[in-house]
Amino acid sequence: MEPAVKYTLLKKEKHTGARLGLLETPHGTFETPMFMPVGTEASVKNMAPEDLDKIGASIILANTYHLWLRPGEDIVQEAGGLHKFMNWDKGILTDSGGFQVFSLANTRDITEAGVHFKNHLNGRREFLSPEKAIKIENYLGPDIMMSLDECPPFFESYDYIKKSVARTSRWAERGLEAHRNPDWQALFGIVQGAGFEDLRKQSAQDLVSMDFPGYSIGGLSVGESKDEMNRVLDFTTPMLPENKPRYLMGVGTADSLIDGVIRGIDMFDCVLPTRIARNGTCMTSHGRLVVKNAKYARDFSPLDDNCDCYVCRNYSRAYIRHLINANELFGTHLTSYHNLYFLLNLMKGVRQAIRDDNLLEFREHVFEDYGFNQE
Ligand code: PRF
Ligand code: ZN
Repeated sequence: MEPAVKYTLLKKEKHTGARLGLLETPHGTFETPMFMPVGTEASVKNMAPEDLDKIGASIILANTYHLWLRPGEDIVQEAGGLHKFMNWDKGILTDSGGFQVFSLANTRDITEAGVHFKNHLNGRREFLSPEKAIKIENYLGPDIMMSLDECPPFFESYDYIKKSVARTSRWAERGLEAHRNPDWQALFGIVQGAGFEDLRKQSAQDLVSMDFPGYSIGGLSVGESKDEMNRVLDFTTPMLPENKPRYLMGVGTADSLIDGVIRGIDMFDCVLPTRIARNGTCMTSHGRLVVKNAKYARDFSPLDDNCDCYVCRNYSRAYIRHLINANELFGTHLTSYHNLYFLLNLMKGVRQAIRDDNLLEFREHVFEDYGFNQE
């Protein structure tokens, strides 16, 4: 049986080994490295699918945890699946709910069977198992789905992480067993192991032996330093097969995207661009710009003089600042649009730099312009 998602490695950058690839999914073929906007509730906040299309988004994320609790995966299935429900016909990836249980639910109790927790919407007791996560994802119908994993704090003890990694491997195996649609939905395994090289190795080996069509790297960008994250990526990506996509979960600053690609990552997602947009913070080639600041009251220049997005071609800092201060919803639409464009365009530049074998120069250029200190 052909897997639902197929990765083709097109080229490796000469000096870094960064990968240019193609990801074939049931909803289109997309170039990697790529950034995936987050649409937790089956909507990328402040963005219509048509906008996402215009800025060149190829895959977006949705969350099993949220859609299971509301409106319920049965309703999404009745609608014809997530793509139809939200009117998006390119790629969709769902996270398994593991991470959200750990970050959102009030009280939780992890057992071998799964995780018990209190629903953050109504306080009711809920239970999520690896099989149940897969069943929900089968109902939701994304192109790519995640195994249920545990994402422990980065600085937990070695003994704890060791047990946690073993359990995440057993959960991955159970998820694989429970998966009903491998011909049109690709299930990825998630490598954990915090900062311990031998535990990352164990995790990667366990998952690779199960032959997933793709591998995620979890447990990073959870409070550790950038150097620490890069150190872990330096030894983790080489543990993964070359012919499968690698997805670094929850990473979305300009510098970490570039540094991740240099270490062999193909896919990223993060709420950062849309989240900071909602309080008026913009990602620009010169670093972050807080457009609400008084100093922009009479600034009629675009958010970023190096950006050619629809927002930067048509609207000024002064206008966007005014909209956000007046709580006009169009204001956060404009900042969200620009921020997502900025990251998608950055990744386009990264892909070109891989083609041209000048990724390190590209990195220097971006970092220098960026001021480097603001992310
Ligand atoms: N596991 C899952 N989702 C995630 C993470 C993880 O470790 C992270 C960590 N940055 C973000 N999203 N399932
Ligand atoms: Zn712009």
